Amino acid sequence: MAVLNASGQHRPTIVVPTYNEAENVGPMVEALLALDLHEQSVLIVDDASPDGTGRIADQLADQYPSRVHVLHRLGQRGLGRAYVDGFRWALDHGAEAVVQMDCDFSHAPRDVLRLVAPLSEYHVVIGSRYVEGGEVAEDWRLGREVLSWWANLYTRLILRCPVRDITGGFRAWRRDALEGIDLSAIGSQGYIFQVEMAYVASRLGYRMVEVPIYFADRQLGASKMSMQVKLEAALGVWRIWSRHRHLRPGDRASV
Ligand SMILES: Nc1nc2c(ncn2[C@@H]2O[C@H](COP(=O)(O)OP(=O)(O)OP(=O)(O)O)[C@@H](O)[C@H]2O)c(=O)[nH]1
Ligand SMILES: [Mg+2]
Repeated sequence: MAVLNASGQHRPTIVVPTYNEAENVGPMVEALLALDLHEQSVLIVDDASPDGTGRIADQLADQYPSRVHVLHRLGQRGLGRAYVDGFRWALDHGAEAVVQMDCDFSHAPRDVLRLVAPLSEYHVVIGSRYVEGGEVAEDWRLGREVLSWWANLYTRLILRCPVRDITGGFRAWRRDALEGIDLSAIGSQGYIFQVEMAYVASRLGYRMVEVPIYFADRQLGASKMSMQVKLEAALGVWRIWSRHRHLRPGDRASV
């Protein structure tokens, strides 16, 4: 069972990966610290952003010691690798729950409250665009909406996984759930990481729930989604299936 504090809440670390988010990182950290949560801390995982995001993050860490931390990753960048390092850091530093989210305000900071609320009952909470009440920005181009919907369906059919928003990146994990996952077996470099983690969590039999979210368009900064990333994702689903399909609840890593 997860450790709960006296008020019945988990002390969360919010892990935010960044690559060129200089305009967003400051407002995002401020918004997250302002939430009415139990002693939340924020971990920025920056992949040597050329636009100076890492320096701004360092200033925020100086301004809010013990509440804001920065992990500077050198070498090959990638969302999946950044998250694995960030999750390990959070566990090593005593997080009771871990929230993961984008830095570009596509994920609304206030929704973190709704994501952590079910953690006393569930191991994993998935912010979902594809359950009743979930939505994507109205100004999404039709092509993008179709691609996202298709990517989810394609992935779920191959993996036969019940998670409806399996590609989304707004989630809350209870400590014991992350501890039970062998993070060294998570191989995705990029965005497909989200699929791999959801699949592994469901194979391990964790209690999962989806809560509806509104996914806004990024207002500032540029997307890092490229054709190469999409291709990695399409082929990567098969790799994920073959790597993890034998997992059973008894395979949870022992702490
Ligand atoms: N550390 C790290 N963060 C990354 C990397 N690629 C993307 N990110 C961050 O991951 C989050 C999601 O990336 P986005 O570029 O917004 O991807 P997206 O939401 O699919 O695309 P848009 O809606 O077009 O922005 C953002 O906070 C990015 O800064 C990376 O290689 N390393
Ligand atoms: Mg985005």
